[in-house]
Amino acid sequence: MTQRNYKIVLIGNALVGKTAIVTRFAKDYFEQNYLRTLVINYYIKTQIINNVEVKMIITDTAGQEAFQRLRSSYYKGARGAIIVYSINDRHSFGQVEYWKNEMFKTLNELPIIIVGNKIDLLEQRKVSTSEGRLLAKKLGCLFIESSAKTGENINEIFKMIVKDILRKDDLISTNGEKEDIQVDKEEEQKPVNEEEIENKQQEQ
Ligand SMILES: Nc1nc2c(ncn2[C@@H]2O[C@H](COP(=O)(O)OP(=O)(O)O)[C@@H](O)[C@H]2O)c(=O)[nH]1
Ligand SMILES: [Mg+2]
Repeated sequence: MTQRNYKIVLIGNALVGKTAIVTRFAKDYFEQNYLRTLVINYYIKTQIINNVEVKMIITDTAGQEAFQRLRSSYYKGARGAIIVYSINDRHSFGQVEYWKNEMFKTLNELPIIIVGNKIDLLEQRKVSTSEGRLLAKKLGCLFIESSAKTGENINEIFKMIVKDILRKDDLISTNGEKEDIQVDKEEEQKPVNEEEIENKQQEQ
């Protein structure tokens, strides 16, 4: 099976839920690397996506939000980026474009997904879904809303960004719609097959 290692960076204002998102997704693996006096947290998770074994190395800030000069090393080597804002914080939404531009001082064009997090806070919503979608379209990014609290769409964030990177690496053909469907089927087949085996074993 084809294997790939992809570094994916998480950026966005402080308190929007970056750490909550990545720990929800990858809590099975956690590693800290000390960089000067600040810490970059690396989370590693491997998943089979579209028939490729993808090892995601996801970096989460630890205070770099406040230290611009430390951020270029944080971005280096990234193949994809997740820019997070919080749907109850208009300021964090307004900063999304800033984060994208800053990252592009270090990196060339790369797949980006914009994530509106904290959708469980229905009553406190200040940024509508269509506003989020419109901004993503304007910036040429993917878009999704999530809740790290309930887990809603958390896996989906990583699946979408990895698929976009795979597409860029020609590991998903451009008429990928068809292939996506095939792969989704394969993913579903595995547990079904295991169930079938179990059923067969019970029958015997
Ligand atoms: N209600 C709600 N709270 C969240 C969600 N994600 C994060 N939080 C909370 O928001 C605060 C900041 O989260 P954190 O992950 O540390 O943000 P970071 O600074 O971007 O890493 C914490 O109190 C979290 O518990 C979410 O989806 N829903
Ligand atoms: Mg954090």
